[in-house]
Amino acid sequence: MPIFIPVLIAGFSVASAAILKRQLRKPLRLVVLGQRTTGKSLLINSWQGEWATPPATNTPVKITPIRIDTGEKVLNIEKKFIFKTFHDISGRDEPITTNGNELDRAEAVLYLVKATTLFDEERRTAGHGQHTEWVRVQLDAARLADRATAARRVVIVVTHADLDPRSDTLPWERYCDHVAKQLAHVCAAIGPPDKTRVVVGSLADPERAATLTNDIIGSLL
Ligand SMILES: Nc1nc2c(ncn2[C@@H]2O[C@H](COP(=O)(O)OP(=O)(O)OP(=O)(O)O)[C@@H](O)[C@H]2O)c(=O)[nH]1
Ligand SMILES: [Mg+2]
Repeated sequence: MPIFIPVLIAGFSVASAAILKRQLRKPLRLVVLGQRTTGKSLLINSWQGEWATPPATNTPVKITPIRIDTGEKVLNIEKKFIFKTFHDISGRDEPITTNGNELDRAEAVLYLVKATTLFDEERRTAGHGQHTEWVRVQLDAARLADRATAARRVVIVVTHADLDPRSDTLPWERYCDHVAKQLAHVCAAIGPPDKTRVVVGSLADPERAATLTNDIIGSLL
């Protein structure tokens, strides 16, 4: 499941971003993780300008270098990501325990979680055990704490918000706060507050995928 993405970020346009510019000019080693069907392939394909329902990833898919222009929404920075060769790998396996030192060397990690997993957990009644997906999220948090020690940022990327009924009933910002609060102990298990971020969104269509990508980039700054 992990996707190893050395990222080169360039093209900043504001002086206030000078420090960030210096920090981010260097290629960034990024690993993307998440259970099956959390949206890893769809997200990565969208970065390549592709939009189609991806098949489940069984064997790792090698992605050739790609470049993304994501607009100027974050800090008025024009963001151009150059992704060098990396892999899109299945979420079926236990990625964190099986993938060599990629995670140990990662400078940033994206960990995808479905909003529906959080909804199911909230709805769970006393006496019922935690769902497998939610158990795995917490296990993975502990593994990230152990393994992603070089990462200066671990971003929990909540996908499938479009399928979470709470996103229909709460104003968007309150919904995002609510989801972030649900994940607070997961973040705390991963690392200190300056290391972890939560972004919430959807990959239901290219527009929402672009918005989520933009928020992801913002969370890496
Ligand atoms: N509605 C909705 N569908 C999504 C979203 N994200 C992903 N999907 C769908 O969920 C399915 C699984 O997405 P993938 O990108 O293949 O998931 P993956 O994490 O790569 O899964 P594996 O390769 O099995 O590890 C696809 O049908 C996607 O179109 C989302 O935010 N909203
Ligand atoms: Mg996949």
